[in-house]
Amino acid sequence: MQGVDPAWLPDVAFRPIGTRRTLIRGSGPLVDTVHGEVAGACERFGGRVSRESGSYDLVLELDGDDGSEGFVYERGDGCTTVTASGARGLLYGFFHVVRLGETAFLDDARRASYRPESALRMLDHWDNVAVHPVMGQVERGYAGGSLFWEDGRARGDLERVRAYGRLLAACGINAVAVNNVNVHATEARLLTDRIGEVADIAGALRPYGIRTHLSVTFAAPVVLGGLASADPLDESVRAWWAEATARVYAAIPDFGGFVVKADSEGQPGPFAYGRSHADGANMLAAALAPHGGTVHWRAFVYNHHQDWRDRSTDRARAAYDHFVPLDGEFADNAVLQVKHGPMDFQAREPVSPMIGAMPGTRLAVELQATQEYTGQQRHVCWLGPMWSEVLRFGIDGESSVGASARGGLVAVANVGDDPFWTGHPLAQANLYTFGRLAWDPNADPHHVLDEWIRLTFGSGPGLAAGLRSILDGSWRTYEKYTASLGVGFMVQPGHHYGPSVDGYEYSPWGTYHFADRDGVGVDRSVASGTGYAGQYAKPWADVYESPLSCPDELLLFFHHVSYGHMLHSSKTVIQHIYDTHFEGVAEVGAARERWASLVDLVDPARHARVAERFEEQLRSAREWRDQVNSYFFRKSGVADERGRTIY
Ligand code: GCW
Repeated sequence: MQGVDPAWLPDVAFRPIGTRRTLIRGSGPLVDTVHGEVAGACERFGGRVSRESGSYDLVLELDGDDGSEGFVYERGDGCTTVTASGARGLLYGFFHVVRLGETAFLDDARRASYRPESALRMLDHWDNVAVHPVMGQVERGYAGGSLFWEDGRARGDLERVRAYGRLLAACGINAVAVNNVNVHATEARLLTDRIGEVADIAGALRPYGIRTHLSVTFAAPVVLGGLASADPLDESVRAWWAEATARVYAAIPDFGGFVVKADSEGQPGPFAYGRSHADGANMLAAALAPHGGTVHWRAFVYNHHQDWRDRSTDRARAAYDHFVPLDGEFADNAVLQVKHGPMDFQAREPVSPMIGAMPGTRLAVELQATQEYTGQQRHVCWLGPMWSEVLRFGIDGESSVGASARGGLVAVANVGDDPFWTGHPLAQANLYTFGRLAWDPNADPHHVLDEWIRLTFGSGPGLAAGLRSILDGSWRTYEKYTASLGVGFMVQPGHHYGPSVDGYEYSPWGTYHFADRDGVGVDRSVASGTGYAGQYAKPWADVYESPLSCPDELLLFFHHVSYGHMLHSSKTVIQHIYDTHFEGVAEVGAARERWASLVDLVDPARHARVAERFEEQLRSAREWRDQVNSYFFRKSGVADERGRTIY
């Protein structure tokens, strides 16, 4: 598409297919999509595509349509074959060949099956239709306006949405929620009289196997239907939802379902009627069930009117305390969508103890690709290693988070109408990595990064090595110069960019570090703190309970310790704070230099955009370093062992 960065699907990625002869077997809309892709590649590179037998280099065959998403790949006798028994499987098999590039036509390969670990791999867009006075068009969006909505309605030209769907399919994503979970007045109406606009978007995404979902307000029967109540057990309310949902399916037959943020940060919910969250979710599940839809019910429920003087309330405990007692009560087509950590997408958090604690409930795990707390797409912060750690975390020492997410994997999207899609061009790596990890949570994120680099930038060795060195450790670098040892927040309130150590210390949001002259951190132990550590299964409950066994990187999340407390790394807490902040800034400086050295290898517009962001990242990292170091030096009075400048 003109004027839009091709991201991981530049034309050259299609050369290996486009220079060869391809046979496509099977029929249906997704087969037509694959045919269109191959035909386009052949037009550009001189190859041939046909639907009739003959002699071919590549055979793409759909033999059935059982709705499955896997495919079988093999190569022998000079021919590469992809077979699938579901149409999406063929699409994913095709992109598998694209990813392999020339290798797909050179190396023999034994028959191997590929299929996604999870059936739902979804992006949630926090997009508003109308520009919100505080949050703008995309809540926590750092990539311009919305891809879907412009001037108060769905875009007339959905070419870009189609291109987006193509990029998503190429990394394995199969579902998109098109509006913010904070559903304001205009957006509420997408469910009813404005469903046609959602249908148009769904139409643009469908050719790439992507289902459309909608965020709805729990109060819809009141605010849209004129009913007196939204009580989930009230028959007229249930009937209203059943009818509204039927109309959605009349407009969008393959509609995915609803996403709901209820009783959370001011959104309406079942608590107002004395009902449980299972009652609320099940009502929507019942409305969706006849049509095969799913309700994604978010578990982000906590008290955001806390009193900082009250040491007994702990926001980290909230989701578990609210939802675990409801295990087994949720309908089969209700999915409980839980953030990966107990707080809110900090650069470092433990895994939410809810995951694994609800065996009778389908859980989806929510990650945040949009970099709200990780540099807002002005900083390079590749989240692959963080997500991989989360997904591979063994909740009871054994079964992993990835395997427990039976309801799917979801990420809050990081894209917008920016020409580079993601504001910071290197943030595209996060989107791509999410898709690939959602497909295979056990994939090595570093391989995924290499794959992204190769597809996006080609395989020139200098460039690839440079990009790898910039991105690979960028999350840990970010962690170093921001809040230490898992304590989190310390951001400026409201927009959440840049340092403010005490920004949330006396706020109602429940996000504290409790630093005083002697020490820092939150005591969440069972023995003397909020008891949060006890929400974990063994061995983690024991590991986290004691500062002696708690991993360094989470120490201040679980414990309040003195500045002189010795870490496993053999540094004191205070020295760790100083050292990591100096190192973090130095690492950003080095990455910026490395990027500058790649100037002749990268397209000028892309190079300039990243270079400009590096200036801001370095400025901001220094600001973080100096504020955090000065703060803790002033509190503790402990000098830096190495005598560096602290203000
Ligand atoms: O952390 C908060 C964000 C809100 C967001 C909320 C959520 C959509 O700051 O902007 O609201 O999380 O996940 O619902």
